[in-house]
Amino acid sequence: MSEGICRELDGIQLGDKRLNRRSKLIAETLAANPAASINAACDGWSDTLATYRFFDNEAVDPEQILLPHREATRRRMQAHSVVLIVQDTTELDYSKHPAKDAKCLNAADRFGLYLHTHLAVTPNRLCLGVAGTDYFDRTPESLGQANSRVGLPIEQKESFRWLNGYRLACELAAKCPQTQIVSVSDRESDIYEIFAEAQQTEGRRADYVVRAKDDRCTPQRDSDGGPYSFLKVMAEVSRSPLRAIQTIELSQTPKRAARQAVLEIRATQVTIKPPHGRSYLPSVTHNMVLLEEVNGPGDGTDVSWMLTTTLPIETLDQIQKVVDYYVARWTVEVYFRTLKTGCQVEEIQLETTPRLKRCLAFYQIIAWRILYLTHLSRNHPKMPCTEVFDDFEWKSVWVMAAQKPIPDKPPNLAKMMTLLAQLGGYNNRASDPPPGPQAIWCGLRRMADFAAAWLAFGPKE
Ligand SMILES: [Mn+2]
Repeated sequence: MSEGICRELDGIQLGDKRLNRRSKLIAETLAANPAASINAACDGWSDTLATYRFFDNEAVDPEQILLPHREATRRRMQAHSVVLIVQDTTELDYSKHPAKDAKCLNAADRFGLYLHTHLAVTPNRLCLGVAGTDYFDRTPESLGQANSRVGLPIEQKESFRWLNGYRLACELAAKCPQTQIVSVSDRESDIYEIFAEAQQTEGRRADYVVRAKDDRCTPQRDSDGGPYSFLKVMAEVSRSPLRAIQTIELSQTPKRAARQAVLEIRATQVTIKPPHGRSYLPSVTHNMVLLEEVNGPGDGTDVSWMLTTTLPIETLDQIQKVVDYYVARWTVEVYFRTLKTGCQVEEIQLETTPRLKRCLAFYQIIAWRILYLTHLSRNHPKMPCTEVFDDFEWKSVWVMAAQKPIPDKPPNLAKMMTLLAQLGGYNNRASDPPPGPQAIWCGLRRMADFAAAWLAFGPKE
């Protein structure tokens, strides 16, 4: 584990050898104990001081800390034929102990910043790493204006981050010529500029799957309406022939009970015209996939997804892919939960925002690694656990969780992760689903203590 996390910082260039070395020590320390405060995670006072001095060092650019991980992520991407670049925003709330220079979230008394993450994920949801990060925040004066900047060029709007994310996906497409790159995002990113850029022929373009927010106009006039009335996309897709009926399992959320939903699936190509005020952009032709629940509960939780995509939709398999890729977007929600609930990054207390960003750079890599281990153990259960854990780590976990003599051969990854998750509160009954990231981060945290005890008091080999 400790060795693994440092590999993500290989080749780091902070302009000073001691800083490079320190960055690896910090990653190792925080990774071993992701949810602890910096003080508790650091070994002793001198370590703590050095860590704070590192976060304090203005010469250290938080982007530089993430750069080797981004490179490693790109290398992992090249081994896959399709990679989704999933982008999404989460708020990091520091109202309880704001930094001196903290700006606000959606209210003047809520301090913190928004984290916008670009996650590289395979279609079967293996998270390959953080491909990029943007931050933004608001000033009390700018509140309320966020949504009323209709006339501004997109570069000056908060929504610019989504277009930027699509551009990052295109850059990665150019760098990974053997891999199909698909940019995936939710309704907030339903932005015409993305669709217009995707049509450009210069350079390699990423595909996209974006959930539609607003209905849009086609260039065809509506003969029933007035002279400026155009046919709507939604009506056109709803009218298109039914392609499939599918039953899916919906899991429980705060708003809805778990249920089986029967979905009608339609898919068709549409042409849309640029929105009002952006008529300088060309019209766009792309595909739409509509999923609508039949006989839903009608309590506002009925499934109605309109997906916009450049991917083909001729066959049912192709339509299914569009849906699967969108559903894989959920990985970024799990990643944010790991970062906030698992690593408790909102509890970090640092005096300035640049310091906070340096610290967050490490936690972004750590949260990714927790997801990666979780997925790896589910999909490569037979891999020897020593590929990702040190001897003293798996042995101490074995003694504490299995309560049997240590075997000669190390357990496989699935067995090790189950033991680890059991330390984190996972019950391991036959009917339980495999352990999730929550139990695994709890287990990792306890493992750090047992492993330290093992090194101090365990058998000397
Ligand atoms: Mn979102």
